[in-house]
Amino acid sequence: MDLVRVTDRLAVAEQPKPENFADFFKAGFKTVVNARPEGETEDQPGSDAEAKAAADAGLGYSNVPVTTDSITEADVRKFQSALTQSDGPVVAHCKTGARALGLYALGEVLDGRMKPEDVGLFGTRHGFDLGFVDTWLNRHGVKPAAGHPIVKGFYEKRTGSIQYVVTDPETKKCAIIDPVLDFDDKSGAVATIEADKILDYIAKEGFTVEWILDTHPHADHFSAAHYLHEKTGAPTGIGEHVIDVQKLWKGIYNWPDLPADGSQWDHLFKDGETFKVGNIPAKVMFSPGHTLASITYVIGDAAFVHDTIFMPDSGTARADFPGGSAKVLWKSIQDILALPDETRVFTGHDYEPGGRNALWESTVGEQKQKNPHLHNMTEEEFVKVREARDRSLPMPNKILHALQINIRGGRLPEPEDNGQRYLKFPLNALEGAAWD
Ligand SMILES: N[C@@H](CCC(=O)N[C@@H](CS)C(=O)NCC(=O)O)C(=O)O
Ligand SMILES: [Fe+2]
Repeated sequence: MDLVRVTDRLAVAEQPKPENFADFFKAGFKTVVNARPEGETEDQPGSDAEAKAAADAGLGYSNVPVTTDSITEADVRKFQSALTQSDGPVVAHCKTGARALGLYALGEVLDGRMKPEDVGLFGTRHGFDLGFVDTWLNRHGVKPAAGHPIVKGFYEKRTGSIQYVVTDPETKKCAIIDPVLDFDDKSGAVATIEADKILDYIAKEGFTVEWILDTHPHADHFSAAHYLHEKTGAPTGIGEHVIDVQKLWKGIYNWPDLPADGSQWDHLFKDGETFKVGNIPAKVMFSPGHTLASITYVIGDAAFVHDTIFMPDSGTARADFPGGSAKVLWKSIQDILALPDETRVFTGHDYEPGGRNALWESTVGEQKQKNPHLHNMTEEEFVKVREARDRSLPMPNKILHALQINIRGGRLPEPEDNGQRYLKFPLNALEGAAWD
């Protein structure tokens, strides 16, 4: 079982088995802290069994049962005192380790040793999403410093996409970025599970939606922009070069009547255009290469780079879709890397390499140091690496389904006279068939 070292005195872990406790003792740990309420899962040993296993192994034991939604300050203090009262290092666990790490981070923020805006990166560096800690802090009036939006990532597992809600804590105004409309290509079913999760979060936190933004017309999933616009009335936006993507795909779908003028969105952003989310200044950077229309939104200290750079262990986005170019992507990435090193970078996809948890937050500095597609690379080498990898990638499962929705701002095709909506598929329009 994996232990994640946090400090000299703390490691966090997923649910251990009672027989692991002797190993903890051998490794020098003195106490086990269990952050789980009883009966969460069937395979959970339970607090009595853990207390007994700890006593048998010569370890202290403490139970601080919490769920991400119901943590109190008393829980945080109880967790802290379990740490300080231990004779030595502590193993703290919950189901995955995230709640244990979150309890620690909350204590650090409340005591002024960690800044609220650093919690996300702290979580990522230990392999966990600590979005619930940001939510807790916001609910308890602990705000990040001016210019640091609260960023909540919603991971959509089916396509490995991250959807964001970016909020100005002062005004509670937010932007939604790259929301996903659920689509099951096997059955043809469409649903709003992900978008409704986002709406629930926004309602619970008392936020107001100011913008519904897409970074580009996605090739792997449907955009929920139109659905969310209908639900909230907030304006939709995308980069102005979406018109070039519309022109390209209107040919592929043979849709002569499609207005290729971007009129499907409320606003088309230009390169360098500025706007605001609440009081936080935001700026658009044109970032083509993955698509002709891709843009990066820089909102305060947070850059939403979508399909340019992935997490530092995951390289970069592909550049072989119609209108894509590895050379152009390289240039776009250089512009992103020219942002200050401490800029938080939020990526649009994570494919959980090596089975790790999904992660999406890094910094410009980390990307320059650790991303193998960027560190010590020349443009020529990058283009070679990118194009070689692209030759090995099959087209996304839903590219032909998704583009016809996404070049219409996330609108489904109009129903036919029987009330049924249909998709249209060009045959032999794309290269990149994966026959083997
Ligand atoms: N298996 C995924 C692949 C999706 C895919 O191609 N993702 C794009 C972004 S839209 C990418 O850049 N992938 C790079 C990679 O997989 O290395 C699917 O079918 O949806
Ligand atoms: Fe994409």
